[in-house]
Amino acid sequence: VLEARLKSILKEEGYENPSEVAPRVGIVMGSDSDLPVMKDAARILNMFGVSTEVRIVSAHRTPELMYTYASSARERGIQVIIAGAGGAAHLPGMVAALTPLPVIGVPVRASTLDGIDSLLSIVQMPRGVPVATVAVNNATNAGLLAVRILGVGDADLWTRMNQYQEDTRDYVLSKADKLRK
Ligand code: RP5
Repeated sequence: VLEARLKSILKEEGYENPSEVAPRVGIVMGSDSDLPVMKDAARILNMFGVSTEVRIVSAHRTPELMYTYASSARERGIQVIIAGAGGAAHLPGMVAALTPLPVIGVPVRASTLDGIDSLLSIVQMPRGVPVATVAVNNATNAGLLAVRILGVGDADLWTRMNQYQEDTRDYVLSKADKLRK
């Protein structure tokens, strides 16, 4: 049921997994309530043509699934994991403890504390188990960072990221131009 709901939300938002090929990026989140935030990572990766999989995996509610997911990710072809969670957000850190893959953490703003709880839970990893933490609710940057990591060994993605940066610059300059007129 959850998978079906996930698929329909992603479809509604214009996100579709670009291919049937093995996913290179795994996007996991603690709850389907994180999806409105986490879909931004999927959208970015889709835009860059990177194959992804999206899964609900909770550190607290499905610890066995989290273990299996993280420890088998590399052998399934995953190269980067994006993990989002809110509240006592252990998922990104636990995933990073279970695999040598790079893990990007997205602090999701839960109903209280404005996301500070999620942010601190993810960013304050102890020495030895790194999680690259983006800003609260900023799954877009998580997607972009995943593309940059993959781009180091992928000439096509490298070129696309360069183009993205040029487009961003041109967009900002054109807005500045309009303001001047
Ligand atoms: C976390 O608890 C999830 O990542 C979510 O952000 C938060 C609330 O989950 P729900 O109660 O909405 O399922 O594990």
